[in-house]
Amino acid sequence: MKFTLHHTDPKSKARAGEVITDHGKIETPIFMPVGTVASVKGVHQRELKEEIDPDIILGNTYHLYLRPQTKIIEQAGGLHKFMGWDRNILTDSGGYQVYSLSANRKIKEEGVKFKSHIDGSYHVFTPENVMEIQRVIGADIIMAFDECTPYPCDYNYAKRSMHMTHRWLDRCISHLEKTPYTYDYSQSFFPIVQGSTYKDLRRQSAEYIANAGAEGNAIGGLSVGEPAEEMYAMTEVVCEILPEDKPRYLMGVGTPINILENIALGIDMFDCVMPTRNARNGMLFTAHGTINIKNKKWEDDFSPIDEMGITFVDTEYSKAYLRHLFAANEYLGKQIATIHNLGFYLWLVREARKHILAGDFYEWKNMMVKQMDKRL
Ligand code: PRF
Repeated sequence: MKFTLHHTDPKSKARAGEVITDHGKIETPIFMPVGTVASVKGVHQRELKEEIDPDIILGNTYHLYLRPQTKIIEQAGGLHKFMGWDRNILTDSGGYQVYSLSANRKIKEEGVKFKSHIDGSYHVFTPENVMEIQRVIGADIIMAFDECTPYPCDYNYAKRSMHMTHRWLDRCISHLEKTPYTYDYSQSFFPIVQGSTYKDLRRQSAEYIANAGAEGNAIGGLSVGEPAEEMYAMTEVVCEILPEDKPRYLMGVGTPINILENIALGIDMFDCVMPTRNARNGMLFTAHGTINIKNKKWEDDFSPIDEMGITFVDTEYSKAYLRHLFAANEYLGKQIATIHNLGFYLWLVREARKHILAGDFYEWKNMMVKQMDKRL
């Protein structure tokens, strides 16, 4: 993997760059649509490529391991072939899903024993087997196995957990060294900073992670219920320490405003279920604020879904039509809303990139943050 920085904003820490892997380029800052179970919910791969055009999408080790199961993905020749996606893929390690989805999980030094949310069967994730699973799934970027602490989190728990995440990182790295790539392309490994909402722990973790000398670095444990200001404070201290010449990935963030504020602090990569999940509930993100399309006020509004939107659904269909689809509980409503929201998120990060390159990112960001902070 090769990362090139093209420009850094003079008034903030925002960066525009480019990552190149064996599956092509990723222009940063980037938002990665979430395709948890080898599907970006509701969007066909061709539509995703032609309308939304992301350079990279995300998959989840936890889900794919449980269903369809790793061996099926191996038989298919890896996740790219299995799902018909020839661009970049990143897989999360399960270090978050194990805590958020499975019941009865038991965290020990060795690893995590958890109960499947699908059939109640028991499984164990260790740093070693999670690296093996990710080798076989075959994403271009694979993540360290970590513990994502909840919010709020007691200082002593956060500290102990962070040290365990660091020991797990060492185990991930030594196991990867012994495990060759499964397919004929390379994989890059990103470790994850933890440390809850404590600046001293975040600094300590960022130093440990930076020392691992990985090709890119991630920040976990944020956007778990803490106030946005606390999230930004943590991103700021961590970005001061993480190397400048490697991409920085903020996991599971966030709203359009969170994304712009974190770009300003030096983050290059994001993922979040928000554009897709909220779309399925009728919430649309736009440059002028959010819309609840189920609201009666849109019943006879025949204006386009989003006049400024980049996807065909934005101008092809009206708000009244989309509201009707939601009222009638038609699949198509969720599909259209998902295409709109993903199109908006990708437009937003591309605009951010343009403004970083043009040198007026800071002013543009402040204007957008104000403009988007509304309910229409
Ligand atoms: N760890 C991992 N994945 C994640 C997170 C984390 O802390 C988060 C936190 N917002 C989202 N996804 N492995």
